[in-house]
Amino acid sequence: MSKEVKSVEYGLEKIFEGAQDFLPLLGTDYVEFYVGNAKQAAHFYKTAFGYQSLAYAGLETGVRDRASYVLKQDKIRLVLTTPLNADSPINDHLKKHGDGVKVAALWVEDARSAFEETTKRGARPFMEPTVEKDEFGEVVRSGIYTYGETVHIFVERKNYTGVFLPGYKEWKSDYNPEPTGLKYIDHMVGNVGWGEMNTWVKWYEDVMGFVNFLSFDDKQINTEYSALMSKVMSNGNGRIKFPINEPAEGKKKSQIEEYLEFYGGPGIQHVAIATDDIIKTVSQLKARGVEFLSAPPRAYYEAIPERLGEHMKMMKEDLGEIEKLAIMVDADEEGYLLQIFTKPVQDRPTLFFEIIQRMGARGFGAGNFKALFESIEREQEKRGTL
Ligand code: TYF
Ligand code: FE
Repeated sequence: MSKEVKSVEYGLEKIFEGAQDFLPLLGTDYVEFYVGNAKQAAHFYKTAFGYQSLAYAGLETGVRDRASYVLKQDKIRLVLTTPLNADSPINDHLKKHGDGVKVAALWVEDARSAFEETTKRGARPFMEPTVEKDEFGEVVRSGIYTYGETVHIFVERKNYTGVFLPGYKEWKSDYNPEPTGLKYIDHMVGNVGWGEMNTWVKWYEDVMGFVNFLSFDDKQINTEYSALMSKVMSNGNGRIKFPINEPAEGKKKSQIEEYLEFYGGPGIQHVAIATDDIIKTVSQLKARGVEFLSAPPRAYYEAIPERLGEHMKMMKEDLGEIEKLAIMVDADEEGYLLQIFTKPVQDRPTLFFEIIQRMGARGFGAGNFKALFESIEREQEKRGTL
């Protein structure tokens, strides 16, 4: 763990010294999923995860080629989009990747400058700066490709007062399940191909002005377990974090390789969502049918007090309850964190979610990697992909 702590400190120094201001980011704006059936996906995210209906665009609002449902929970906005006819290019995306994340949208002060600054540094354009207007004001959006067919859209909201974006109408529903305590997106992780991680690390450095905040190499994260390497890229204020994984050679087939095979290339592997009461959130999610990876063995929980050391004194959560819910705990110099991972949320073994509660720790749970990867491997075993 000391290695990891060192790189945390190193990463932060670099953030303060090397922060670039050519792309000031205010936060995550929304995450858009391309799905086979947006109406049913919206129902799933409302029922199972406790998202609230926010906005809608489709035939009823004059949009002819797609339907999009926008959901909200605290700071998180999800958009679920499906094509309405055979000509839509969204079909090609679905055919290749299945359901998954198409857009990680970032809230910016200036979408025109974000586009210019990133494309001049080598980003491939996805959407030229476009002004969208309605009676609630004006929004400017632009977009660039990142790994695979995934894109970042820059959203400049000016003083827009509509529910989401021009073109969407408010979606009022009579069906409003209780929220589950999900607060904001902590990080979004991408899987890229063999030997491509450093290319994308450099891309986030050069094109987006990000810094490499933390690194996990294959020796650190395993030998026996399906191997991978991971580097966490962060913007200057540390609010936006995009870890990048690549497969590594191991005794078993890497979980990253399984993803790449079923997603048909690079893409977003998991979206980590923060809560400030993981026991309540996970109890709720389980009661609503969200499936999580199986629990680490008893020995994992027995070792927690030792692993947490001095942080154990600060821990408010009941260890018995944590074990009952199969939540994992890790600590670094600054504090501890609690985390748990869902199974893939569609039939392809691709996208999943992480629920995370940070109690001071800024790491990613490196101390849990062994237990986590063994749980993932138990699923791979069942799928015959190990
Ligand atoms: O984001 C992270 O780094 C942690 C751990 O395939 C992790 O959530 C890393 C790789 C992976 C699954 C989880
Ligand atoms: Fe994560």
